[in-house]
Amino acid sequence: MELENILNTAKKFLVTSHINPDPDAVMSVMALSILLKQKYKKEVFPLLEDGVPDKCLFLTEKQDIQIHKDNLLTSIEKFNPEVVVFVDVSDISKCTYQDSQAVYDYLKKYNIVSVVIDHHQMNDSSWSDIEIIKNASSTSEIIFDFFIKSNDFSKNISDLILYGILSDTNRFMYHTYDYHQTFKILPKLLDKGSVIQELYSNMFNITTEWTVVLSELFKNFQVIHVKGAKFNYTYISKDFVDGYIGGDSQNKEEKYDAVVESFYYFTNNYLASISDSKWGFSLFYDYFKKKIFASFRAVNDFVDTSKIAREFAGGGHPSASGFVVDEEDVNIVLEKVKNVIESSDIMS
Ligand SMILES: [Mn+2]
Repeated sequence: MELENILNTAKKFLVTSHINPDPDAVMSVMALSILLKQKYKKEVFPLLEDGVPDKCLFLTEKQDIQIHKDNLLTSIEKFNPEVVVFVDVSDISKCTYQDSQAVYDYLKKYNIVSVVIDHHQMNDSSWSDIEIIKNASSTSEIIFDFFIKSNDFSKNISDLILYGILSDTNRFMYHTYDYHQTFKILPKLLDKGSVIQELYSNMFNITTEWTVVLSELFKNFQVIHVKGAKFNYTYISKDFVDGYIGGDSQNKEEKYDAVVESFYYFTNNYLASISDSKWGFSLFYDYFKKKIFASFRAVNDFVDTSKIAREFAGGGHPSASGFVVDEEDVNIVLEKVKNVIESSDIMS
């Protein structure tokens, strides 16, 4: 089965992505839905179980179509699509908080075609009918490549696609993908009037709350030596989080978001870049989940950090990985990670 055939025959498409959606997921759902509706005259139901995160609203709210926030299975039952397109995700269980097997069974029972469009390798493709998997910067880029053949696309589509690419590459900092294609389409997007700085400034809304957390991460930053390894380390402890979020019951959610988002902002932009060690890890205690989240980052992939993450049942790529543990004390996690580094061959 080919996607082209489906586009010629089917009329009703439900487009969805993973829970806890990042900008590439949101932009892929939005851009594909608009293209299916406007270019192909399809009936479209864009859906994200979690809805659209705040940092994407400036682009999604002004569209003719809106992304629904509802349960996946319920939406499929109600909308009754002929095709469900899963974008930026290759595992059906990542698309719903409820029973993904029930979704799968429903798709099979009613002969609904499932299409996967993603830039991550698929571990199990047995559940889908059509797969478009490419080593691209982002799913947004794959959608642009597949659906836009000439210059007949709007500034609007251009902004959505560029925002997806900027987010997944962190402004082209990461390039472990086929960047030839990315840099080939980039001038087409810029020629439409899309502005990188304008889009990127919406990705991180650095509030005064953030500066409190960022200060803590800079304050706790240190370079650690273990045998031949030298790496960066910093953390947000339970004590800090309890004092910062717990002390003031007024805006707990806002402060919690500030901790999580500024933690990842620091991790993505500074963790591996400070000092000459070129890699490291950072920890934060999650106030609501009562667990410690760990993130590794490495400049390039001279060290495979995912090997360490996997020792703690986590995962990821060589240059960016992570894990979660049932711990409260960041020092315990630090010691455990040190032990793994000491006994492994990740530096070789
Ligand atoms: Mn993506």
